Amino acid sequence: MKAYYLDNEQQVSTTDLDRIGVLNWKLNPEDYEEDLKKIEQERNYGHRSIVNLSESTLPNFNEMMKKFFEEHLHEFEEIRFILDGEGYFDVREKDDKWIRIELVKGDLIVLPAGMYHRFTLTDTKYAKAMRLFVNTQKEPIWTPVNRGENSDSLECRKEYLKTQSVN
Ligand code: KMT
Ligand code: NI
Repeated sequence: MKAYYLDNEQQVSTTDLDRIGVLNWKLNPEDYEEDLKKIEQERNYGHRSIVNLSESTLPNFNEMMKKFFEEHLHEFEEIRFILDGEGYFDVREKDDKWIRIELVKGDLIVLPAGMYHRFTLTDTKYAKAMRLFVNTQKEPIWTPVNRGENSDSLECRKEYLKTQSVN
């Protein structure tokens, strides 16, 4: 998984990503069941669903892409496993620098709750991804909270910043 600062393209290592709470694994996209089950058990993930992001498979493609690219956070982890195609997650460090993370087939990424981020496709405009969700909720809550007046006062944001204050 390649990552770099958007402003100067300086590389960001997976250890650095770990430090800001972004977890990642590389699984075999053709044979992942055993490894994925292990991660699900360890991290208490339940729900699985597949999204196919392309102009021909998503009726409201442009609208969805616009939405994904607005800076937002969630109250729960965002867990995505890229089964095919590719995409970028941009995540904000606590000092608000953008880090771009390039995801390709086989990449499994976890963004912590309360971290600001956005998603976009690459020039190929295609990604097929599995969405996973923590088992603490009956139903997955995908709702984004766009960055704005209220997002900074959310409990999940405060909790995330606490994890970053020791670095
Ligand atoms: C999101 O919430 O930003 C997404 O689901 C992105 C598309 S899945 C790789
Ligand atoms: Ni999101």
